[in-house]
Amino acid sequence: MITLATAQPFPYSFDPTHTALVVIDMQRDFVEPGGFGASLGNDVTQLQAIVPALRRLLEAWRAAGGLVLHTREAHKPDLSDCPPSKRLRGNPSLRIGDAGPMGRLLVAGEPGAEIIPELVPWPGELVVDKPGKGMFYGTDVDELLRGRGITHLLFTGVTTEVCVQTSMREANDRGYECLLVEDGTASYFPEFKAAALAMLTAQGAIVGWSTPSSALIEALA
Ligand code: C5J
Repeated sequence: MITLATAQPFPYSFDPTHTALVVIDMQRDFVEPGGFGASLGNDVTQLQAIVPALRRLLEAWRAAGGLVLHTREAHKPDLSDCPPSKRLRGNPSLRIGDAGPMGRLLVAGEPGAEIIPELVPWPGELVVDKPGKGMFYGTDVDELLRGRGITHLLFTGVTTEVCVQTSMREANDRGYECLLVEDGTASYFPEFKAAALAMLTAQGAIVGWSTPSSALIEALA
């Protein structure tokens, strides 16, 4: 059992054999120029900034033998799992399913849907395509995790206030003990990241805990 004594808002304990590191949507469509995130007018360098810390954490977690779950926000090529409300929302330069520099936006199998090279999944790690913002909607994530005896989840990835926060809230409702890695997650809007961190950990960890990756890596050494 490992205890992170400095976690917020109070110490967080987990057994690595019953814990998964969750890496949400670190795919080219959000992190690189020319993808879905950029099509919405966002500055993708905000997300690129977390890659070195996230890579160090991933290496430490793998060295400790921990389970990794990677998610990708990606739709079927016929877009049958993309509701019109999602595809038609707003006024982006390209819509989901349109062809961009990295292939069709947010479509499974296209280059933009792939995890960035720095964090590429290892054989044996779980990789799940999800049609929604939360990782449980329209996926078999709950069965995959419960089938492996997972009770605790360490969240990383992008974007903090959209897919990471939604997934962490869904996980909390399903009884998982959740922790968010502060420098392992990013938003296109730093103020939204700060607000999400505050909301999730407030009221006695109403959704979960948070920690810097350094504390986690030190505890795993
Ligand atoms: C968004 C995500 N922001 N992965 N997706 O549309 O957070």
